[in-house]
Amino acid sequence: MTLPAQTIAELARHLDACASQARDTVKITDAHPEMDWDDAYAIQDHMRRQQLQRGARLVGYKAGLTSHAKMRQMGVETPVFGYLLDSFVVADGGTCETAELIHPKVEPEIAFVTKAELKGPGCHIAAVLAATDFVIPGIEVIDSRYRDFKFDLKSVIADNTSAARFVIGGQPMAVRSLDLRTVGVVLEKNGEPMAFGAGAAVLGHPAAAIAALANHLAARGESIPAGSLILSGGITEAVAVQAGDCVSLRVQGMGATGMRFV
Ligand code: 0L1
Ligand code: MG
Repeated sequence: MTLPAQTIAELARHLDACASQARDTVKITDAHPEMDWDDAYAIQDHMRRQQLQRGARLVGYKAGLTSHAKMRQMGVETPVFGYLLDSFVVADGGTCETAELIHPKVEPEIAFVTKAELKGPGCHIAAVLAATDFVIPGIEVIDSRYRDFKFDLKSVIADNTSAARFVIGGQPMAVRSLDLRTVGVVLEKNGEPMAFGAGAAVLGHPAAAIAALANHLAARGESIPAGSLILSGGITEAVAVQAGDCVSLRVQGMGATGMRFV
């Protein structure tokens, strides 16, 4: 760690305020170029503690930048991890308030719900599959607090990996009945297909993203509790949305979910 505790707290408050006021900012490494990976996750942790103290509930986690399409889109090479709060949830088929967001984009994902604790280090795909209660289609709404989505990896980690909203829905499926590598997805906006892909786009198998998350948390003395919901990462590049847009995600054999931006 390079940043003093007071700076970590100030940056967490700054990013938290930007998110709650739908206000953008320049990336925080501009003013703190010495910031390291531990600082970045410490800022994210501080922001999570602040939000939980205000009454939010932690519902799960997310992996981001897990597909080559996303890594190419953002010009990076490493996955990142964040958390999900109850306030991020949009009801299946429900509405998402665009005025509460800065410049939202949507990503098609496979969501995992766990039935047993997952603990690293050494967590692997088989352990994830054994601990998974079910998987279900999910659309993540990302909304970087950084102006024009211009950031580096450390800034985006501090900003809870652009997490903003998500919807899940369709058919919850047991993993044993699926090959998540070959499951196809179609993301539509206003009835037009916008992006297509298959589960293998996410680190070769979406469960690999969950294992990577468990191993990441283990290094920080944490685990994934039973009953967690985890977004395993965008299968395709993200698609920009605005008020008036309807988005839906169809996942082969798992039904569809969607939401409307108002
Ligand atoms: O969930 C994601 O893949 C987003 C990670 C953060 C980068 C971005 O805002 O696109
Ligand atoms: Mg995502």
